[in-house]
Amino acid sequence: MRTWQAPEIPQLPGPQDGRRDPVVVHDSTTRGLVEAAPGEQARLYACGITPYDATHLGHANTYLAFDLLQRAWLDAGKTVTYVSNVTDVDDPLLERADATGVDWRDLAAEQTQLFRDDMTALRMLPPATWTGAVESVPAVVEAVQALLEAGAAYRVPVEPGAGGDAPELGDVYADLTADPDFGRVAGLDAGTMTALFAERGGDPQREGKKNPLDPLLWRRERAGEPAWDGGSLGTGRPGWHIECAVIARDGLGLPFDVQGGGADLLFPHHEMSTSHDRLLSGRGAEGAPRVHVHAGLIAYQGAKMSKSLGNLVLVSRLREAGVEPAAIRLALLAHHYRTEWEWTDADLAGAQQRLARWRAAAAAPAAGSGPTGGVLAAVRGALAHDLDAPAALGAVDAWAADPASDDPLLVAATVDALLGVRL
Ligand code: 5CA
Ligand code: ZN
Repeated sequence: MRTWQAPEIPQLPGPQDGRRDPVVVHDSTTRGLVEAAPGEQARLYACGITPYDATHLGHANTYLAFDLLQRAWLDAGKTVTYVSNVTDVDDPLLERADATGVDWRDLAAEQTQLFRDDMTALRMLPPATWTGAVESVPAVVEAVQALLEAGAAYRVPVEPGAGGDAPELGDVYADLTADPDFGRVAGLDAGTMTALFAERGGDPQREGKKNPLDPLLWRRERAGEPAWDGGSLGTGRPGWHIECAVIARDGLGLPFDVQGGGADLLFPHHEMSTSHDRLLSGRGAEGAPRVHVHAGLIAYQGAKMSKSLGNLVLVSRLREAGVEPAAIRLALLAHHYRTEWEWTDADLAGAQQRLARWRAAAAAPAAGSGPTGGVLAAVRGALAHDLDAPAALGAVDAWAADPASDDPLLVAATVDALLGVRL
C-alpha cells in the first residue's frame, strides 16, 4: 500500500565522549530489559490498524512508541527497516460495514486514508513496506498450503451452505502441537490462554478442531463475505495471525528484531503469529522475532479506548478542532509507553503549555560560552533506556526553565530528531 510522507529528521552530533548506551526495551517474554537490535540492521514489525474508527489516541500512543524506537535506532546509526500491515479484511471491519450500510472496501479505504493523514500530521516514520491483508492473499495461500503439506495444519469441515462450490475443502487451522515452543511468548497458563483467545477473536468452541486454541489460517467462503481464489485451499480469506506472520516474513525475513503492538496483542495475536513464524522459517525457535514489545492501553471514560466500545478520542477530531499535532505527541509522550493511563482534557492542556514554554525558550537569545549538549545527552540516554519519554521531557523542561543552560538550536534539533516535535 502507498504509505505517507516521511518527516525530515535533523542529523545530531555524536556523543561528546563517544560512548553510547545501547537501546534497550522491555521484552514481554523475559519481562526484562534487552537490547532491541544488537546488529547494524534493526528490523521492526509493528501491527497496523484494522481500518475502522481510526486513528484514536490509543492507536497513536502505540505507534508513537515504535516511532521513538526507530528514532533512537537511527540516532545510533543503525539501518532501520520497519514493516507493518493493514487488516483491511476481517470480521470486525465487515460487521461495521454491514451495520452502517457501507461497502467494506470503501470503509477500509477511507479509514486507511484518515490514518495516513493522521500519521503524517503526527510526524510518524512510515513503514518501508505496508501491506494490506487483501494484498497478502496470494502469499498467505502459499504459506497455508506449505503448512498443510508439512502436517502443521489441518482442514475442519464447514457448516452446510459454506465453502462456495467446494465445501469439502473446509477451513484450515494450524495444529499447535507441531510447534513445541508454542506459549513461550506470553508464558500464560492454559486457563488464561483460553479465556483471552475467546475474548480476542478466537473460536475455542469451534467443532472439529484438534485443540481449542488452534488458530484459523484460512476461512472458506461464506455467504455475504468477500472471498479470494485460494487454489487448493478453495475460495476464502486469510486468518488474522497468519496475515501478520506472512507480511513480516516477506518484508523483513525471519527472524527479525522486534515485534510490537499494544498490550492487547500479546496473546493470542503475537503468540500465534510467532508460532507461525517458527514453522514458516523452517528454523524453529531461531526463526521467531527476538523481542516482543507492548505498549500500555489508553483508557477513556473509565474503559480501554476501543472501537468496539466507542469511547474514542480521534486524532482527526482533535486536528479539526485546531489542536496542533505536536501537542498531541507531547501529551502522549508525558506517559511512559508501557503505563496504562486514562486520557483527560488536562493531558492536552498540559502539553499545550509545555509546547509554549519550550518554544519561548527556543526563541530566547543563544547561550553564552558555557558547555552545550547536556539536553541531547539526557534525551538520548532516556530514550535508550526503554524509551523513557517522560524523563526526556523532564530534561527539556529543565532547559526551558533556564534557556541559557544549553544551545537552543541544538535543543530544537534534539527535540525534532528524537521526539518528533518541531519547535
Ligand atoms: N490490525 C490489528 C493488528 S494486526 C489491530 O489490532 N488493529 S487495531 O486497529 O485494533 O489496533 C492497532 C494498534 O493499536 C494495535 O497495536 C493495538 O494493540 C493498538 N491499540 C488499540 N487500542 C489501543 C488502546 N486503547 N491503547 C493503546 N493501544 C491500542
Ligand atoms: Zn498484527
